[in-house]
Amino acid sequence: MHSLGTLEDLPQSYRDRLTELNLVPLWPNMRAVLPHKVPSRKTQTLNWHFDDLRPLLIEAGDLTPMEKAERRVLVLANPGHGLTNMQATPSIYMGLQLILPGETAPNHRHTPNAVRIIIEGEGATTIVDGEPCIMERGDLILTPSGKWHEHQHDGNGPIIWLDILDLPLIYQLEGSWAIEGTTQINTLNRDKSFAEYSAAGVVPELDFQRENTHSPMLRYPWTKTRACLVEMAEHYNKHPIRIAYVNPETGASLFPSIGFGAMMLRPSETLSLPKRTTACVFHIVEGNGSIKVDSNSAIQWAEKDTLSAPGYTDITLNNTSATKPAFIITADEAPLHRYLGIF
Ligand code: 1HN
Repeated sequence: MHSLGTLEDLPQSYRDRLTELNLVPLWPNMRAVLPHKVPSRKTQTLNWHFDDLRPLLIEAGDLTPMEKAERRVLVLANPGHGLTNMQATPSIYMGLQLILPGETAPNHRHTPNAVRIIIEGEGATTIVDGEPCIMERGDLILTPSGKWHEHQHDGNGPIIWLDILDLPLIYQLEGSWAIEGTTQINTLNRDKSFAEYSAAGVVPELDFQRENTHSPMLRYPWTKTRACLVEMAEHYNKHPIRIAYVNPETGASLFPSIGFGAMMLRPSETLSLPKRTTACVFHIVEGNGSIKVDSNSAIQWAEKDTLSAPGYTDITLNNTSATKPAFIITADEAPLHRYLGIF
């Protein structure tokens, strides 16, 4: 590739006339938007250590009452994207949310899709379109685009969870908005979607067509996911132990934007992930280990930590415990890359 003309190569008077008409020459910027072979990536490899974060989140509980926060969240902002842009990756937002005993987070619905992964505490419920989903450690709970949702916490001690949304994507598309509603508490259904899809390969007989932009199953209990990974490990000696969270009706990803998965690293296992185009995030449900991205130095992780890594990289995960398995939930932009034909 030969080098192209720069802005400075052009007479100032010509540049001024372009600017006046809201025009820019492509050639000085061409290489920046179309780099050779590998895209430029702003996503930095990063670990938000839970032990660092937790005290600050608890402090937010003292500093900011629920009425002043609506959602009491510390956003895991990847500095590569600029802290105020609230991006963990190009299209993934992540934040840690705190609700104290007796508190509620008011009902609303919005265009971005959201998932919660429960980190600490019990006794909280998130109500999604009338369906109360109990929140237990490691559970993955969906609030798909357009669904009413509110949270309540009747347990003891704080509840903390990780929110993962496609907010940066929807915001960039100028499609991000919300409306507030009244509480659903008096019009509750049961935790029925989980019951309907609780046996793999068996789905409810319906006399209507489900909308298929998101999974109809709203709660994916960690106990079931973990048991599946452990059982798979009993059948495979060497094979990587990985599963994808899918829509049980279609086998598609939970959302059109973000894909979710889980993996188990056997004691002392080192797993090199297949090189892929998409940035991804990792949430450590159990275990201790390290991550190495390309030739950068390894970063250590522990239980409840949350990490980000850019796409087009070689990622190696290592379980540093010789006795205990590690369990990780992943999220990435693969569904979107597939749809766009760039995966
Ligand atoms: C949201 O609705 C929640 O419902 C959490 O708990 C985080 C971040 C951005 C926009 C909406 C929630 C959010 C959010």
